[in-house]
Amino acid sequence: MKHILLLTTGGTIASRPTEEGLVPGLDGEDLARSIPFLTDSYTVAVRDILHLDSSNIQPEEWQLIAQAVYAERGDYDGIVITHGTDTMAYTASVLSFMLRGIPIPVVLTGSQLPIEHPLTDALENLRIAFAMACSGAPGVFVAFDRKVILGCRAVKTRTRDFDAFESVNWPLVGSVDAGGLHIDPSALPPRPGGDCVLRSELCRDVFLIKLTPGLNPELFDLLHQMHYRGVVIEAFGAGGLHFIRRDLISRLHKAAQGGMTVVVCSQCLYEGSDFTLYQAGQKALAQGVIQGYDMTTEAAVTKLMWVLGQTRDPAEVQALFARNLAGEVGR
Ligand code: ASN
Repeated sequence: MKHILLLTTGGTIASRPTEEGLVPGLDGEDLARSIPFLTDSYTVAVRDILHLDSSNIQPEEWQLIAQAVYAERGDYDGIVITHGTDTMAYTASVLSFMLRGIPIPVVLTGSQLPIEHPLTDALENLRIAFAMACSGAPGVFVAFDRKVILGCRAVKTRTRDFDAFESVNWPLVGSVDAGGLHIDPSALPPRPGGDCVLRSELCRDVFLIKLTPGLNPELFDLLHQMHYRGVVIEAFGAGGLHFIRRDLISRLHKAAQGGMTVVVCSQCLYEGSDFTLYQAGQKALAQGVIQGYDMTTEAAVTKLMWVLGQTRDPAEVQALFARNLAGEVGR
């Protein structure tokens, strides 16, 4: 039998109703007891690391989760992490960078309804997460609603439907039918050579701007005063920012001179950006901004936090951000 570690962090899957709404209250043993098939089919060890709604999972918790996975990686065939769905895509993305080259499957899952609810989706999600954890395919993944998604390509796109996650600009890693779990090897993350080294240092001073027509460029001055070191801009369409009347583009130059790294991507969910296409994009590129291409916002934000946590040298930041580290960019 495969040896799987179940790490729990809270989320709806482990929640119970209270007077203040759903609150994570169940621990890993409770989860494991609700799903006898797990203990019949796998040797399962349980470790509770957090009991949080994922709205409260922040960079400090990402580091804790990464450290736990790294410490246990040699003792198990795979690790399943139960986690709230709301920020699961951020956690999955950042773990992909922190644990680059992890030699086993690390699979995040959760549910839209608590595991104790009669109509819960938790059992189905745990089933596929455990199947993926046994697959031998290394990397960080999200398993949900009979799909396995590369961690740095997952986006939560629905608040209620059980089909809550999509794989954005990337094929599914895995799907299930009567033949079992099918894995698409071409959708797996790149394999860096050498041993996996935990790199959990992060810069928390990264801001995300969703561009709106006429956004006041003075926002960049405020961010500078607040010591933000990185900004991700979800720009318009394939790649454009306004420069008449309110000149965002000259502010980008000022931001870069002040030591701020700016990444530009698209606020369209699908198909990515190309800032070389239009004048309004090329002008931004000329100011030294970095293109996010087809990355999800979750991947762009966490990658920038991670890259700025590794180095302060602007040339190294550019070079590291440009690399495809975990399948988050390019195709
Ligand atoms: N608020 C919950 C969480 O992210 C949502 C869920 O897990 N379905 O923890």
